[in-house]
Amino acid sequence: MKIERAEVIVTSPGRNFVTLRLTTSDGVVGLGDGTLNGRELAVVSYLRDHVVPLLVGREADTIEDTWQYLYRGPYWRRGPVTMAAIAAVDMALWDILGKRTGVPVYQLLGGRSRRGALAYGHASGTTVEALFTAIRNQLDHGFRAVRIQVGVPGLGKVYGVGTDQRAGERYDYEPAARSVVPVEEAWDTEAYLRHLPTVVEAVRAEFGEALPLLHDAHHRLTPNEGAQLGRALEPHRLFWLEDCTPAEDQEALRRVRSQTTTPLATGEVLNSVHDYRTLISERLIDYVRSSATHAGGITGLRKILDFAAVYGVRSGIHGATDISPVGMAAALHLDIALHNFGIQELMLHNERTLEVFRTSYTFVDGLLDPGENPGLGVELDDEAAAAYEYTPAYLPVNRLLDGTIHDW
Ligand code: KDG
Ligand code: MG
Repeated sequence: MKIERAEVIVTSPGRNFVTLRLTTSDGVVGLGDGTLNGRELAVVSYLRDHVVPLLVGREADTIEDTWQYLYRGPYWRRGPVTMAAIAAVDMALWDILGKRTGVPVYQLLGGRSRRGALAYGHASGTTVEALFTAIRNQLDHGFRAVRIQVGVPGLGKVYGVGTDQRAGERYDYEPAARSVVPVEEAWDTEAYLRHLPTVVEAVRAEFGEALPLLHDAHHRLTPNEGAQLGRALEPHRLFWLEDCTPAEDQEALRRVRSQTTTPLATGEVLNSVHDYRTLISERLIDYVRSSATHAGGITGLRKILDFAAVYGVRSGIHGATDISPVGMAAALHLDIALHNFGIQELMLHNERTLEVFRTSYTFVDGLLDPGENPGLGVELDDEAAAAYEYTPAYLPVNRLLDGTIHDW
């Protein structure tokens, strides 16, 4: 069956999402997520101007061939814009194949390997007390694993730390501010390194040894600082320390790895198996953080995770709110099917987003499940989508106290 129509839909129900909708000549519709936070329109142009004209008239069920055609064909390979555009096409084709064969995509990936996918939620606070409240809220919401981020004394707003919650409130933090230029935040690594281990210790004392705790350093440390932090956190047994050093520098994690047994995760900004060669083959990480949305879809991410499986490295798929419900569904089908699943990030989408994207995945007792609907299991409501126009929004920029632009 051939692809007859390809439409790029931009909607902004609280944040911007880029969705590709493919329709076959027999009327089957597939959706794909190509959202690239803060650079959404670059993917829109890549898709509309350079990909859509190639798709119309192609066979819908040649998924691997279409992936290779879009990856190898244009000469310019990899990069977040290209790989998000390929992801959108790839997910839509898996969605179509699932609908045409009448099965959820995970069945096409080899079937169910587990009852559900353990998810971790976000908890943050400007103070330790506020963090405790946020953790309790997430536990009450059903999470069985929690990422903890905390304010640093002497600094203002810190990325990853939302407004302090009251007891019972739902976590609703959107770090991409709606504005034509990014806001700027100040950063002090020494203050962070002094503070964080005391906070993790306090969390362990309050919530016990068994709760899986995760932390994200957002690429801000040097290899030696990463090693120091990993060692300092070792007694508190983190589930993982994420992105301690800038992810594109694969060798940086050699130093960290040789100095600490704290498990390491990286990769939400990586988009190809080649970005992981050293990280995986030298076993420098424990978890792969790429999303299906930024790493060439189900096909692209599966290539990375199959390579990881050879080295005993597991998945920890990126699931922040800038992954649309379509991208989240794609992740969940992989989570359920692949043997080397580790954990799945889940930042819950707001109600407006769930009006636009009607999902069938579930979150029960801390476990996510993609559901049994054929395909990916997500439908797009055109009318709801049209009500939310694209609005520029950016993640913050990070500067050291002397004004130097810093990694993050
Ligand atoms: O677009 C970037 C965000 O999704 C990212 O900064 C969130 O680090 C993040 C995480 O681990 O979810
Ligand atoms: Mg992260």
